[in-house]
Amino acid sequence: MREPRTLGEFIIEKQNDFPHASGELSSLLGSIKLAAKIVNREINKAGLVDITGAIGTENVQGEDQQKLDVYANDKFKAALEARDQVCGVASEEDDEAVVFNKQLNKNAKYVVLMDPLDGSSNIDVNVSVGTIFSIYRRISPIGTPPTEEDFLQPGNKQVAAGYVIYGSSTMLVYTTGNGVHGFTYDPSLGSFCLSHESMRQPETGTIYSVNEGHYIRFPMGVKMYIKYCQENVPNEKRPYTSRYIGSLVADFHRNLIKGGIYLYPSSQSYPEGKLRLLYEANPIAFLAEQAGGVATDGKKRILDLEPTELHQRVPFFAGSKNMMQKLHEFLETFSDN
Ligand code: P6P
Repeated sequence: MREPRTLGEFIIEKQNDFPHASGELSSLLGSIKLAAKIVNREINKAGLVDITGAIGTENVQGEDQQKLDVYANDKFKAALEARDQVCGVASEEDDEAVVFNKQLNKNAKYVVLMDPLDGSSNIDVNVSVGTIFSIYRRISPIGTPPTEEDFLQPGNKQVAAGYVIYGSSTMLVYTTGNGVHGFTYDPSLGSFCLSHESMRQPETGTIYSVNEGHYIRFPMGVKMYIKYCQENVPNEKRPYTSRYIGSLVADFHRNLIKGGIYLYPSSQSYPEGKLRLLYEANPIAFLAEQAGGVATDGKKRILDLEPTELHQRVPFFAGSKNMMQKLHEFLETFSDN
């Protein structure tokens, strides 16, 4: 049996895939790998030590911060700051972007946006959670502190994006615009090993992922699509299946492999949608498209949206091409209500 190919080896093999030189990407993903291993270790102990549960503070979203949210945020920022590729990080857990001021970050070319621990409210009930990251080349002059414009770039300017899913196994899935590749953590080696090369999302599927508890408050087009899924049998094998974990990374990862669609529409509770454009929708949309899927806000391609605020929310639909096409037929038909 062939020796496992580690993430580091794979990046060097694919060095032409990253236009900004594989050494830079390797170093950047290396820091993400390190932080992922550290967070993975703590998540796996969460039930054993007093590190679960809320710490009594709220993040900028007004959501109770879980201890592991803060822990993950600290570890990813520290790992990114310790390499000379990144000059600043914007995180769901921080009100403002964090500028790295050490000498080694001074001439760094990249900024990172992240949700350090998405779905963290699931930790106490042992449900998969994830880290989502998005990497841009800075546009302000190298050697100066990064500015807001570096972080407010449209998703079509991402140079890399990915997620870590802390589930039955821990995986790192990323893209640099040349396909989507998945690596499974092997604790016995301490390495992420290639397990899913060139991931492709099936063009259609039978899984729809949405919080149907908000159904009554959804736009009519979304309601009609959900009813369509409930009343139609897409093929002789099986009807549609509703699967919703309440953890974007876990729901997206399953749909990426099996085929399916994830919906987080606008609603009265979330008039602009709940998911954040910069560090949830954009990186997941990049991955979706690179795997042959589609990601929109119900009208426009997510990756073409022009950001205006660091923590802005957006309605988010992502999934198999044919399922997204059917959704859009309903959204267009019932666009006025
Ligand atoms: P709801 C987690 O907070 C998250 O951002 C996504 O990971 C998840 O898909 C969604 O929100 C869950 O939101 O309103 O269904 O609980």
